Amino acid sequence: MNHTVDVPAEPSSFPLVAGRTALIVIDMQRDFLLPGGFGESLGNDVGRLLKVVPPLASLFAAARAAGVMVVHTREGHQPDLSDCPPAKLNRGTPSKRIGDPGRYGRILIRGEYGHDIIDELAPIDGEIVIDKPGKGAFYATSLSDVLTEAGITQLLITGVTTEVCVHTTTREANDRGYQCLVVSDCVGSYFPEFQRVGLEMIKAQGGIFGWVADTSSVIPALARLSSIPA
Ligand code: TIU
Repeated sequence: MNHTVDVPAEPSSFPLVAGRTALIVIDMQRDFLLPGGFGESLGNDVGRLLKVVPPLASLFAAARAAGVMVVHTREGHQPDLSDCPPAKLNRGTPSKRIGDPGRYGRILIRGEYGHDIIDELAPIDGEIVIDKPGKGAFYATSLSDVLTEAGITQLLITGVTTEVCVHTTTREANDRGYQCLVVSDCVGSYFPEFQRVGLEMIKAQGGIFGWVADTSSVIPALARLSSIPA
């Protein structure tokens, strides 16, 4: 029986299970977050995403100290765009589409500077980075195999953006049987209304596809998890 620590959460407490919990960090990439980058070029206020960085850095420290597996994702495509369906490629503003030149290299193309994770939240040795072509982290990736292999059942979900890749990934994970806690101050949206409603939607109807709590609840619980002898 693995030790469990309950996190105060909505709509009910969330069980953090030692050895079965992973921290998922969605798409904290320069293209979405940096001033002058792709996200800002579309008229978005990247400050709304950057405010997630300090609490997320604190959560990283707590998760790593507790021995919780950390999995990072990056949204992006092959340089020849062979994994980008036309329905995705041909959307948006001409000249600011996937594969077009941007301030930090070709937009959302693997290997480009802008595609990579911001320096403040860079993965450390041993952490897994999942490259995903879609919004959900399970679609066309090895994430399911990675989590199954590690015996993971509980996910702490963080990153950007709340109503797009965080939601899609949480819904995919819930359908696959994972219990998902979305950490509210570690997810961000360019749109304040979507941030608020996006979090409401997860925990509505008795937690229709997940739980929600902020770092003031999650970090102390991780500290308690790390103090439990293996
Ligand atoms: N990572 C992620 O959410 N990708 C997006 O395209 N998000 C937007 O909000 N556009």
